[in-house]
Amino acid sequence: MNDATVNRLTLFNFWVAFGAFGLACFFGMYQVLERSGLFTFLQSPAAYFASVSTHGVLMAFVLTTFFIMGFGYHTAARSLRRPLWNPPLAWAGYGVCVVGVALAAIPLLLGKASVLYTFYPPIQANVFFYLGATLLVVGSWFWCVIMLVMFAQWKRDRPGETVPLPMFATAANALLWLWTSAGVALESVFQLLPWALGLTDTIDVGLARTLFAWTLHPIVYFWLIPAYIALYCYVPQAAGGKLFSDLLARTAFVLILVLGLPIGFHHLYMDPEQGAGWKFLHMVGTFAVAIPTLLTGFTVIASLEMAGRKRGGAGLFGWIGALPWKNPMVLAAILSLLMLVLGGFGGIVNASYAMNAMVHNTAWVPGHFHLIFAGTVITMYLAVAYKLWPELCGRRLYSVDLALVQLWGWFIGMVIMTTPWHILGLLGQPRRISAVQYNSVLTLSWEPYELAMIAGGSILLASACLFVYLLYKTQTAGEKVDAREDAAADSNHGAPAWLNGFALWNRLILVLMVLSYGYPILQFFLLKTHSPTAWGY
Ligand code: HAS
Ligand code: CU
Repeated sequence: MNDATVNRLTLFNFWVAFGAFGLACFFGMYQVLERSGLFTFLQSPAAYFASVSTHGVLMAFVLTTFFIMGFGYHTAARSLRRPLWNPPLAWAGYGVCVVGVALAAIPLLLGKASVLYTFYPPIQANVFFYLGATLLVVGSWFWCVIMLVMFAQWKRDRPGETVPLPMFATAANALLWLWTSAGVALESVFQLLPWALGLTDTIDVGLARTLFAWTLHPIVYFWLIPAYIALYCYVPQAAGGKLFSDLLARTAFVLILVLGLPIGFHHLYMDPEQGAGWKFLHMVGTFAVAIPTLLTGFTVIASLEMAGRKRGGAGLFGWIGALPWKNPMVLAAILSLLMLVLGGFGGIVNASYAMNAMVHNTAWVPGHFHLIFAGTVITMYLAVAYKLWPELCGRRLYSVDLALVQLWGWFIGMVIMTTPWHILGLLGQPRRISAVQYNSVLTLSWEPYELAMIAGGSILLASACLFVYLLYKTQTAGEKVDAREDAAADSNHGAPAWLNGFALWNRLILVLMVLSYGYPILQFFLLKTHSPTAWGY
């Protein structure tokens, strides 16, 4: 009974996630066409910015949040082997999130919330957009509570035992999200909503950007952790081996949680409202947070190497060829790691305070995050869907071959689309621009790259449609099987207490957050600089 509830909950969350994903790809396609300037009838800055805002919100907030919730419910029930705690609360959270998305969608589609997914003031959206976004966050907190309660109950019932790795990481993500979302929640409740409602007529954009930065960096790790769960807990088995080290994996999740939070100012290097010393401090933390990703690369590749050798691969690289490339989970991991090399390299360039001046607000930045988020992270979400759909629907995956074609397509399309963005950024193209109407030597030099973007975008759209089609066909026409599998990667290792709970880490996060955000936020109330003028006057 409870099993069926969990499956239904996961499936309902996943359909919203992947429905949003499919839709957002159409907006993306329109954007590359519009920007190329080739199709004059498509050119409209108003339509472009409505589209890019909707695309960003759907991909970054709707796809991710619903996927993470669905995956979390499944992981908790399966890996802890206990019923879901409080299903009505889970459905209520789902409902709040869906209402939030619907509320935000109306102004977005009407062009009344063309504020991009970062909604930085002083550009203002219709109040329903802020309300909808806030409800999406509030609904996701229900999920966090359920994950943490299940984590705590399991530990209470089994003192001294080690929490299975997938649930340890899921609980870390729930905690991370509670800490992370506090920044944007404060911005929304105390600044954006009163301003959009007309209760206040000024807004302190420096404070708003600081609070958003609090959320903006760790939110990317909220998206990343489920991908890492798949890399650690599904990929080694799928490749025919086992995880190289459970303790290294736990260490990586703890480091992401602790180091990912206090470093948001690397999004504000070029902003005037924070001092250079604070930015420098956040830069040091940003370099430190690359360590858990390096640990992850090492551990996952070591696991793959062990699997490849077990399958008969010899020599320095022979194990790579011996891996089961025709297994969607393994193929996804390989492609995902390849994109992480360049996407991570771009991140390190961004993070370097001085070099950030070269790439900030250029097309390089969307190049970076499409490669690492839409590439590395989403590829793993797709692989998880291929793995779980049969289990959720009791039907065999409609076509493994098509799934492989789809994953290759997503990889090839992403590389074709993001390489030009990196180059365009270095050529000085600003990010977030619609078609340029003028012909200078500079803008003419952008043109060949704009064409490559259309090619990349088309492959991506085709791949996304194939993905949604495969899920649909699996659910409706897949051969019926009993595909229930037990939890992946149960770990029997005796992890030390500090890698089996979060009490210590929570305290450390509190100290780090006070150190890195305390004064930078207080200064807005302590320093009497100038009184802001009302926007629009
Ligand atoms: Fe980022 C901007 C720095 C990771 C997402 N980032 C963004 C934005 C997004 C985003 C969405 O410091 C735009 C925000 C906006 O709209 O304004 N980012 C970093 C750094 C990392 C990083 C240092 N970002 C991510 C991840 C994301 C993401 C993950 C999404 C999920 N990012 C920045 C900065 C900015 C920024 C600045 C602001 C830019 C600006 O000016 O606006 C690091 O975590 C990256 C660490 C990764 C590595 C790579 C290691 C490679 C490995 C692979 C090994 C594989 C091999 C191949 C060898 C160091 C582990 C194996 C092959 C086989 C065949 C098996
Ligand atoms: Cu960041």
